[in-house]
Amino acid sequence: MQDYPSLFVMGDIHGYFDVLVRQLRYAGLATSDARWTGGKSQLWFMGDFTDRGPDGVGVIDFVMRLQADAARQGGQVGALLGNHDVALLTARLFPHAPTDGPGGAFYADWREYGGTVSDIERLENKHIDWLRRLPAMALVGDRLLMHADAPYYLYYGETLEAVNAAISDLMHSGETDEWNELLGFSGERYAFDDRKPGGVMLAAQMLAIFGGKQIIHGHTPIPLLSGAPLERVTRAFIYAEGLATDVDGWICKGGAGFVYQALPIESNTLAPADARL
Ligand SMILES: [Mn+2]
Repeated sequence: MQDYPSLFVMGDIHGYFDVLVRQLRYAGLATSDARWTGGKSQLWFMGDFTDRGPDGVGVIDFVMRLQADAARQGGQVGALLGNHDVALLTARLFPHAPTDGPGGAFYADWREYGGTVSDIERLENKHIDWLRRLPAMALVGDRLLMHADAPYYLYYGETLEAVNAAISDLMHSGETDEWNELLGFSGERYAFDDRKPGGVMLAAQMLAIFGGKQIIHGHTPIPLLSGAPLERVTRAFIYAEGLATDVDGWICKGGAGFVYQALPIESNTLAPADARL
């Protein structure tokens, strides 16, 4: 247990800079000016930094600075690529390219998905480069981190390294049909939902393929999976017989947000508060 990496996870921020800073300060991981106070811990963000909320670029800037400061102090801040991060990139890089999305072109689609105009105006090359390099998946200790509770990762490869390489290639390409295809997958969710047949098995299969003993994901707001009212969502939701953990506190809908500490799995058993209502 001493050797277990101290892993903290935060779900979809969606431009709510104040919630991000408040929760990181509360968890003892950062100051309001993006200095790392987490020591040797690791903190991972599940992607979807922008859209819906007012200050997505402020969120990206803060995470970039925190990442640099944590590295200087022996800690680590990691971040995954979320579908809204992909949508923002398409709106900036190929605004008029046609899509089969709701707006018919990438910029119009991004606005439909909740894109914040001031974000795209403030998006600099350093932010674009940073977003393009984000991994789609990560394995930290025995936790498999992925943005979405969806199986489409398998479309891009059969190992974690292959998926990340394929999506990184795509993020650096001008193949707009392929960007459009990736965004098309973003509506997929509920893949590991244990209320439907096959949910637990799919979670187990993803772990068998990509590694780890438990999936941690964002993307799907916890109330939609757990049935809990939003005002009571103050912690992660562990489900699929313990094989999956949702950390999306629906901040963009007014959720208070939280930082989830992923303790060793054997001590992370289902508490009564995690049970479905
Ligand atoms: Mn998402």
